[in-house]
Amino acid sequence: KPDDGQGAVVAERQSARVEPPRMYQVVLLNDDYTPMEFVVMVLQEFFQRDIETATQIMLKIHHEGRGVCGVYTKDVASTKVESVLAAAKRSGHPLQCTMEAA
Ligand code: NFA
Repeated sequence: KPDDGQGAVVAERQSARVEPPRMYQVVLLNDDYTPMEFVVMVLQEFFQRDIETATQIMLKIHHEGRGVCGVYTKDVASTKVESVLAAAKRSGHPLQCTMEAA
């Protein structure tokens, strides 16, 4: 059977589709005022961390100035940053949260 000339196009589309998405780290920054318990709650609530892991991440941020909470696709990371900032603002805490390409 003669080649219909579409095979290469299909293969190209398939290889593009399985390209992994760029990933983004969601980072929490230390400050002098946000209670440790609030940071642990944020890590449990928004990043699905158990209490032991949440406490370890919080202490790392407290001692080193910053820490990675999780790594996500762009849309998910962006939503988590906005959710954390909204929760902090609502509670009157200055907690800062950003995302950066992993
Ligand atoms: N440094 C804050 C305190 O001593 C705790 C904290 C940890 C804040 C991690 C922000 C991030 N209360």
